[in-house]
Amino acid sequence: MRVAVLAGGTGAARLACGLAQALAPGELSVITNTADDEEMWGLLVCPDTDAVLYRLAGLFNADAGFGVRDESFHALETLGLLGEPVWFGLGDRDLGLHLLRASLRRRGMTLTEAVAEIGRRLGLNVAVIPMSDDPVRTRVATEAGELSFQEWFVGERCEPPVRGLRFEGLEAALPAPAAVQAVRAADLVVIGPSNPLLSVDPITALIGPHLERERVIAIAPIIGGRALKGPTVALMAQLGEEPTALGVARHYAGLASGFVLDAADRELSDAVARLGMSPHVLDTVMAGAEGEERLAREVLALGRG
Ligand code: FO1
Repeated sequence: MRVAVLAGGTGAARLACGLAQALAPGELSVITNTADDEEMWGLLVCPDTDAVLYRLAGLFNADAGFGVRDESFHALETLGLLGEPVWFGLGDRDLGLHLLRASLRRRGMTLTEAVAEIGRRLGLNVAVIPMSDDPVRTRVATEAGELSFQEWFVGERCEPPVRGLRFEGLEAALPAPAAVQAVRAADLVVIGPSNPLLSVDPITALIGPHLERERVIAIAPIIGGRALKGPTVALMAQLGEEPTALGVARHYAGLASGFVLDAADRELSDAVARLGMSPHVLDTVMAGAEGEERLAREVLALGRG
């Protein structure tokens, strides 16, 4: 069964790992959000893409929630010594990947090709595909002015209330051809439990026209009114969207025919059905690698149904 998962942030990256365990080699494609990406010291940092690469390769730093395990920050210390801003924790082991990706791109590879090459060298049998080869950058409008995504998320720890989001470069950007091919060939497309406004909207803005609603299932990133990780609830509230699983279903109603709610939100099933979506109630909290595979298998069973 060919599956494509749209991924940004922790929840979707973890589900992607579960799907990789539940599917045969070559059956899974992960389309990653690149709007969080940021050029730093001439290196393109791709947090959502790299979190998927590192998790699938077993290199991820689960304690930090980003980057590579057993990390050190000596290069960053030198940059700080030389007067550079060091609020973004770019680690030494992570830098190794950035140096290779910069080199591959300097040799003429697209971002898709460079990420595919890195996936190959990591021994992955999952296609990790950035949503676009063109630059798309989230800009966060706050009362203190407009911030880059990383300035807001890391630099300001998501504290400045958000007045608006825009995705610079989106109008001119094209979806990565490999991403279009993956969603068109997929028997099932899964919108992962990600932040709908920050992580999923940029992806679906590009590949949405290539999605067939009947083959799309979305998973709520909010459980009982709370997000397990990240600024989803506060952000949706600040931008006038209902910060509940139902609000997320409403956000995806045009894109997905199925919507997975956590058991804690079972009472929202009828309201989801009234949106014209098929509600499915699962335990969406993934406890460890076993939980990732369990949820993946349950979502695949829905897709086969
Ligand atoms: N997140 C943080 O909260 N603090 C950091 O210092 C940090 C560094 C970092 C370095 C590389 C990378 O790929 C991700 C990093 N992240 C850090 C996470 C990143 O900001 C977020 O994962 C995404 O942009 C939002 O999902």
